[in-house]
Amino acid sequence: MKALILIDLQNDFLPGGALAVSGGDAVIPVANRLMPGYALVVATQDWHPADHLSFASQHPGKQVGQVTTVAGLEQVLWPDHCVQGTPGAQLAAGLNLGGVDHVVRKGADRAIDSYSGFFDNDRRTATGLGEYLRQQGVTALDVMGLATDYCVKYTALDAVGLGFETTLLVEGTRGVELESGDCDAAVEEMKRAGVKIA
Ligand code: VGL
Ligand code: ZN
Repeated sequence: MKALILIDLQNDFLPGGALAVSGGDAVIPVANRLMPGYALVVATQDWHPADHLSFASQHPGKQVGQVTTVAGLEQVLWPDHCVQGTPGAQLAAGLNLGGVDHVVRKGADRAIDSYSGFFDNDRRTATGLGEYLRQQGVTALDVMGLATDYCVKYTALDAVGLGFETTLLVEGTRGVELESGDCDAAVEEMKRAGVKIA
């Protein structure tokens, strides 16, 4: 059985949001159109405490986009985004929530970011998504959402690593592109790892 995985379709990643992905709003109608074609639809939700250490605001003197070390891991610093309970953290206003069967929250640990929908960035803590999908009898995943070069990429790479037959739906995906070429590089990396590109 194949499931649709919607990555971080949240207000803060849409134009006008705290960590706006250019063209991010264009993928919401794509998600709404595709959802009815799947027996199971799962959405991930970036869900940070207000003092999350991926926020540049927690590192005096450091700027958004800089890379630092947090708890021994390399960490890109972001604007405050997807703070638990805020409107920016909510699933996108235009998303058909009735079509979403299950929501997985990630990034709640202050000291460890979680780009992937499956594991924290230290690879030690699972979100439960893998077990949930197995329990539901899922063997294949179509992945789309925001952002190509971060959460979509790491989720797709982990999906392949866990043995799911994984396809990236490019039409439903947009990236942050901190540096130009990041999205193309992310797609190449996914391809090399065995992700199908559709
Ligand atoms: C994301 C940066 C920080 C994403 C989440 O959804 O790709 N990127 N938090
Ligand atoms: Zn985040």
